[in-house]
Amino acid sequence: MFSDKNEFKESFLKRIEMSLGKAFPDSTKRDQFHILGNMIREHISTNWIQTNEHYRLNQKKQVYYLSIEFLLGRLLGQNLLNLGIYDIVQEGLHDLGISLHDLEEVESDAGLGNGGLGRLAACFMDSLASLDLPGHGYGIRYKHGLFEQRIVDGFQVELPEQWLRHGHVWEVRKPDLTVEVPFWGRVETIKGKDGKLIFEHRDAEYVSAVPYDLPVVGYQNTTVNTLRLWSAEPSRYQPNRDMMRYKRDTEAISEFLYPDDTHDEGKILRLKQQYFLVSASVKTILRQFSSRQSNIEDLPEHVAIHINDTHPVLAIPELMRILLDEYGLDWDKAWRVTTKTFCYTNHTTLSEALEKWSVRIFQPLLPRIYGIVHEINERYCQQLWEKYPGEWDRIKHMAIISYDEVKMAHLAIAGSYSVNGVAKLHTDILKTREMNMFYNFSPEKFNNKTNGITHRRWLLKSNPELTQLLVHTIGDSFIKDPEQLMELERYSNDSVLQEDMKKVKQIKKEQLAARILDQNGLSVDTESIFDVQVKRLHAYKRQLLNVLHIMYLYNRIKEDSSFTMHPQTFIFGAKASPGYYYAKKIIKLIHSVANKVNHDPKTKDLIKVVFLENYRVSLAEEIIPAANVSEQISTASKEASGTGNMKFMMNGALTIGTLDGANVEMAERVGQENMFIFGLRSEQVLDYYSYGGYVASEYYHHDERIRQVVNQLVNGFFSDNDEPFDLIYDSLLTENDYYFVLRDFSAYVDAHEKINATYKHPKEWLRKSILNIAHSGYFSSDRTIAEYAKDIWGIEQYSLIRK
Ligand code: 26V
Repeated sequence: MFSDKNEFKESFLKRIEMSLGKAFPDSTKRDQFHILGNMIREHISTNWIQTNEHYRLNQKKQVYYLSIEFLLGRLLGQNLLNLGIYDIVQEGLHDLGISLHDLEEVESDAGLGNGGLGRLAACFMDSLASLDLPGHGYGIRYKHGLFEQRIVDGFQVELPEQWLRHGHVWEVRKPDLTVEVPFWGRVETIKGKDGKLIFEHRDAEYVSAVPYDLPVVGYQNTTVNTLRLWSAEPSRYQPNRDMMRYKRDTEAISEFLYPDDTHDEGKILRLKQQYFLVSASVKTILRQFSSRQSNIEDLPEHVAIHINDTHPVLAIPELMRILLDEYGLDWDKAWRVTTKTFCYTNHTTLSEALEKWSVRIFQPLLPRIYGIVHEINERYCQQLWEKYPGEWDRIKHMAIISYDEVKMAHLAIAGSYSVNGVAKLHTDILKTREMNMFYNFSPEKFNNKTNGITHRRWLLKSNPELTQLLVHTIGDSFIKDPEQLMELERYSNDSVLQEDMKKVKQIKKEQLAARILDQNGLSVDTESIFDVQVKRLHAYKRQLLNVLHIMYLYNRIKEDSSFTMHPQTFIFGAKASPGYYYAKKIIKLIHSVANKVNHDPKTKDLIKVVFLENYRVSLAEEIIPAANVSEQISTASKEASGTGNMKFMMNGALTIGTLDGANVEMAERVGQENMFIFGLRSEQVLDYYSYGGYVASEYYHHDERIRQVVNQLVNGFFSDNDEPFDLIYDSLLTENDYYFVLRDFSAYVDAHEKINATYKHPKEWLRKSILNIAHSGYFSSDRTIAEYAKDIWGIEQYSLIRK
């Protein structure tokens, strides 16, 4: 559409005047952003239409990725980059006195996710399109994404997030493709002519699922895939007594993204969201299939449906329902088709995070679906009985419905041909522990797919300075094939590269320091070590260990005048789930510690603590490139994979971490000597859980450093705090420190001492940093997606050689 900046400028100026009815000098940044967004969307549309046509006409297999979360962040910059017109647009705007960066900042983050799971889905969409793979995403268009976090007096306050306030330039509403989704009502069985039972869902309340399509632009190819987000609206076909109530209840379905809270309220709504997503999606998938193919039993040759965690698992009984009730297949045939179509990824082994639904809630809301799940359970238990006659305990443990609850993970395993974990260690734990019985029953289903991240956002887009340096050093082949970053290995000792790396890091640190000054009013020393922990707040991620260590450093500096260290800036970003009281206390603690150390004349030049509020994708893009140290310190065995760890690695930060999740594979690749690994191994943690033997108070009594910091939680040390941190104190001592914070404390202190010592030798540090980048290519989501495509989905690249 525009091949040079002049063409772009001309078209941009024309659009401003035509669409806004304003002269260019009167246009606001928001005006300019919207005009630019619309131009780019139109620019994309030819390839979008052609990609869809291609998929429609072609007989090849397609994959549908169902996810309750897609944490996309901003799209303008990424789309320009993928289209290969970032520079043209930037220069054109510059000539007009506009900074592209400023326009990018106008865009709200599409924050339709809590953390890693949702961001992974977004990285996968980018990789599918960039690899020319026929992959379609289905999710929910929440009116409010994850809450906006404000910090008031050190406490987290949640505000409703408003990403749609000014509209979303990238979406296209498709009302013609609306799908109806039934809830409530009752099931009636009648005998058909041939004696078969026919199930009819009567008196249901229908909700319309209206699709909004987002283009997913591949990197410098012609593929534009689709992410379809469903919005819930009142149905035109619904006769209604109480219109106001019906409208309110309906719209509530796509109103809020659920933070992962453990509380009861809103449970029905959450189940409604799940069925809403899968019913609309599966119906659409079948409609598309039927327009191309005639034999429904061939579905698995043409379609794979991926279930991202258990949230979309009702897609399994939904497909069964359609095959049985609408296509008239018998049970065995329908089950065969279904179990060859679905694949499932598990993202956690934490038992409190495994979804279960009370039959009391499930059955009335989804009567036909419940009937089908019940039948699936009966038959599954029958099979189990045949293999394990008399083993009641085992069967009860593996049943899909037991103790009046529907176990979503069990349904996912029973109904899928593939079950995968997200890092080697995680998959091993699934196989040998958490899902061991299922693994023994159907070992062929289980496989590993180590997570990855898109280097296009997490390197090219967020760190153009580093990208440029890498291209200068090893050429640009890593851009298409990130594993080529390995070419850097030979330059790890190159002092010219080392110096340049240092300069790039310094630039990124200064940019972040400016942001910190702007947001927190705090000036930080850019010569200090930037030590970063950004991720959801959860006890198992052990932000507490980090904080206790900072308190220890504070004490050290205060008490030991001979103590020296390289200045260090500890940066945190984290949202706590609104109902998760303990996590909120940790946020308060971080602020209390910050208050203390940042203002004490004796410590303020050596340590600074920064909490950046409202952590989100766009903020991550600013923080990660500036990090020297990446904190990945979960209790071993608890973090399924982690993906932040990979983003930091790719940006040259060194990791301090436990051998947990994907850290294990990072260490395998880059070498343990190029990371700071510490603490209990997963086997040790799991053995403690099985056999006991850990007494937290012993560590408290025997280690003076621990005793001091733990006491400071409750002894009036934090004068700014009315209520002491009893809850945290009790979690450590009264509740015996479930996450082994005190157990790992000493090893963590040692690891930090090594960091400090290594940082004093810049050549050594930079060598390790370069090696980390060199080995990070494996953790590209392109590699992950290529593995899913080959091993699980059986899909192939389209060669879209078009003009
Ligand atoms: C959910 C909940 C909800 C109830 C309270 C406790 C709790 C704890 C954890 C979770 C996580 C649910 C699934 C999830 O987000 N898993 C994350 O998936 C990422 C992508 O695979 C992976 O990198 C992270 O390690 C994993 O935590």
